[in-house]
Amino acid sequence: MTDRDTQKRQAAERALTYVEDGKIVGVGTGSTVKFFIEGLGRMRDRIAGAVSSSEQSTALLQQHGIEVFDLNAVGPLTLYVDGADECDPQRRLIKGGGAALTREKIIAAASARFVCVVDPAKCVDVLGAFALPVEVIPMARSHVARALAAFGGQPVWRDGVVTDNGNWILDVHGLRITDPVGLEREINQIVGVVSVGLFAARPADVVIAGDRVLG
Ligand code: ABF
Repeated sequence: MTDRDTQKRQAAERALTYVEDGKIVGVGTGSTVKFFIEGLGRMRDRIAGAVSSSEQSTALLQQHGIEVFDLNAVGPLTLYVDGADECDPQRRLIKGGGAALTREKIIAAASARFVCVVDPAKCVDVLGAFALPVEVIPMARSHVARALAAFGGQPVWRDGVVTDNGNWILDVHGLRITDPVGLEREINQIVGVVSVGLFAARPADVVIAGDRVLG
């Protein structure tokens, strides 16, 4: 196992301590969350089940014998655990490298506490070195790309990727995001945008970076 994998596993194992008996847990997507799901599997008799942010995580949860529920049937939730691609000192995130950003953002919004698990390499002073994912309605791809370019970024279509919601992804390169809340709000206003991978208006409540807990 690489050092980064060890750090991801450490963060995921620490996140298990936030899981309350008898509850339904909101579960994100990605390789760090994969370690969290393995841990949930070891304690599956103590939880009531999960709400999943992607088909990928749903399959993993079911492999580990954990019942997966529709958010509409069980929300709001007490806890959501998910990874991120970048995290700044105010616990604001770039997410969406795994193309699951929209469902991740929905579950985060419906959860009282959002615990983000990352390896320390994800922690940055200013967001933007990781290209910002934006989920778009397919017919609006070019329209949204033109609008995003006006922010000074270089939008690139993630060709060949269709989200679980049947949409496309634009990844915006070259941004230095000094006002994540403002940029999230502005990108959300572009007609054709489904969601943007900035979790800033609603940042993580806790960030676990390897063996360190922030916030
Ligand atoms: C997911 O976690 C995505 O939003 C993000 O891309 C990913 C990070 O993946 P990993 O844990 O594999 O680095 O929620």
